Amino acid sequence: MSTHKQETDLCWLRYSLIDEASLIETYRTWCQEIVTYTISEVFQTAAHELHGGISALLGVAPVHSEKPTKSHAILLGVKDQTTALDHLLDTERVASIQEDGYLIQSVKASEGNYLVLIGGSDKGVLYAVFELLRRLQCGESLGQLSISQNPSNMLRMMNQWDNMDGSIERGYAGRSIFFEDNAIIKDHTLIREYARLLASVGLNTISINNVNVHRQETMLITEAFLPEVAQIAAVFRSYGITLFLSVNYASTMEIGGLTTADPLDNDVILWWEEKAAEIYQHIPDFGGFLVKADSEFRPGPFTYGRDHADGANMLANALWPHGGLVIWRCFVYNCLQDWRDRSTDRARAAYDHFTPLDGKFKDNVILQIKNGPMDFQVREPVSPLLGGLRSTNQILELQVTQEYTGQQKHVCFLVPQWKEVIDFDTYAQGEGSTTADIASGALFGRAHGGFAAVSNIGDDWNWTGHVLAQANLYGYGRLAWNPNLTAEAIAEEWIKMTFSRRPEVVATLSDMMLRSWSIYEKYTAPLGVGWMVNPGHHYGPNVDGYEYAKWGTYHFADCHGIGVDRTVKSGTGYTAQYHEPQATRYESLAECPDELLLFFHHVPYTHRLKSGKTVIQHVYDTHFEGVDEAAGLVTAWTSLQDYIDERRYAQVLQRLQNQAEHAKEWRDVINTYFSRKSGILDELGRTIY
Ligand code: GCW
Repeated sequence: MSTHKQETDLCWLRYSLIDEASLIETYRTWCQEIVTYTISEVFQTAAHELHGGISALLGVAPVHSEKPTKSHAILLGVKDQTTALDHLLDTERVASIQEDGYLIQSVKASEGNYLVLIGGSDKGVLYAVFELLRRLQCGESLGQLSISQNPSNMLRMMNQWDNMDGSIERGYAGRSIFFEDNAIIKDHTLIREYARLLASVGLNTISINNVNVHRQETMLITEAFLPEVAQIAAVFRSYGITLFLSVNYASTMEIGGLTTADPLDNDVILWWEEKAAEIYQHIPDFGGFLVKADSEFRPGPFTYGRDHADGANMLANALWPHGGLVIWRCFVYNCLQDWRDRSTDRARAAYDHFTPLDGKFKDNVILQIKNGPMDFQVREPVSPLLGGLRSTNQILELQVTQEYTGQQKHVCFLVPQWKEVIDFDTYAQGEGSTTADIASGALFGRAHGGFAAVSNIGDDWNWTGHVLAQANLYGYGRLAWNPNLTAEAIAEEWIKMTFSRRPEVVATLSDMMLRSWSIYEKYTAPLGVGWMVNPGHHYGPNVDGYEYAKWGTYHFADCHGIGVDRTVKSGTGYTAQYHEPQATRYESLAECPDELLLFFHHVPYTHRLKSGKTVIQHVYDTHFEGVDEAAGLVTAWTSLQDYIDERRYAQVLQRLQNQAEHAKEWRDVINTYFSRKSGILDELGRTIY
């Protein structure tokens, strides 16, 4: 476990000294003094971050005062607690700030020139501070700042899949920063640094253990561990982040001495009520439980003939008196399917399980829904369950860890993929019913909503295995705060903060990143079909790896064609889970978008795509292109050598070189498989084995 702080990369919070002379001079003028108008723990964090950030960026430490004494000052306060500042600001704008929101306003007053940062709460001030520091890092001018922001999502959550033995399920960046040898790590240095990273992009909730809750993690909610869990909660609390735990649905049996976990059993109900009270004794602001039940061999209410509303509501009742939430995952499907059975369609499962329960969940239950109906593939349609529920709180689940997208050995900037998900029009309430508005709760006026995502960090010096994978963590947080940000804007600010503001760095690197998802898609599984990976670890090509498996993950390739018929007309009927006009669009072979064709339809290899190419030629062309483009990433990166520090330059270079090699493996396996299956030659006569 590497707790050498100096050696740990600070990602986008590097705060390198600004080297443009005129810029630094203006900034120094503006940032001479920090004036604070309130005290609380998070407020102090904010003031401390501001002080540290400015000192590092400008090479001069600002002074702290209780009222302005200089020509320029930064004033920090919480709405309704800063009457001294009222005359400087527009009262309507201040009134519009919500709890986590903030206002940043540059004000020229007779007494002096001020940058006023007002938060809706102390957390809002913290977010305002990170926003101001971001502006400085991006080299923006301060004289005319007028920013008012409220987050779109109330819950902006990170899910760790960390196990207490120190391993991380689907982790590609070292070991856990929370656990080792079945214990909680006592040195909180990395946890604190992580809390900073999360808060700096506006994230406000975290679950620290894997949703697959094994024996040891089941005991996190016992006296053996709660005191130490409370210490971790305290670290996060100082950054405005609320702690959740993943719990084992069968805890009553595993650790409670009961013989059942039936949600309607009185002893079970009582056990959880007492357990909740005990947890809140240790952690008064505990967030609640994250639950994976009846999924991939995890226990759940189905065992007792109960449904998921029964299960979730029982836990929600126990947490209710304490203000806690139950976040209940919808990743429920038959993982013991027979591949010969073509009538069962895994893609249908979440919708089929949960839409009949709409309206039956308590107000403090939130259903967590993966972005796609299958499982974080490089390309999937948006889950129809997002849009299928009107009277239930929902939270969108994304995967920052790159399980199926190159495992942080390949660069794959996922923000463009997430943007397609959150901008998708579900038509749940007519045109303009985006996933973003469903997740936030805005579309159906729900009390709770937001984004959750599986983290991609571990104890590697650079946090994410691949330095460029830091951008996914950054981008996730930024989108959870504001889903309207563009992928381009997120990439640009991340590059400026993490590497350099030099135009050649920004232009080259953002081009690399913005194309990286498409490049990855080109040399891997084509046209939305997914799953052509090695079973178990999911890295590298294996076309039939999941074809005869029990997981419900098939492509049905034969000598004539490929794809899954999910139409109502002749397939599994999955397309009917969408609202019109999306249902018709996916049902129709002519209208279905090319990139999702094989997700929805089984077609001959000679089927012509909208692009004009046949399916088989598309497979060949994209695989050759993908390899060329992966090689191009290496060339692009080497052009930046002079502008990037040796350590990060070398790390990225090595990963990109490996990626370029591995892309060839993908190309050759996929092309060879389909040329042998179809017997159709590449029109351009390139080498296929
Ligand atoms: O993506 C799959 C992963 C499992 C994971 C599961 C889930 C935590 O392969 O490792 O288990 O999804 O989301 O529950």
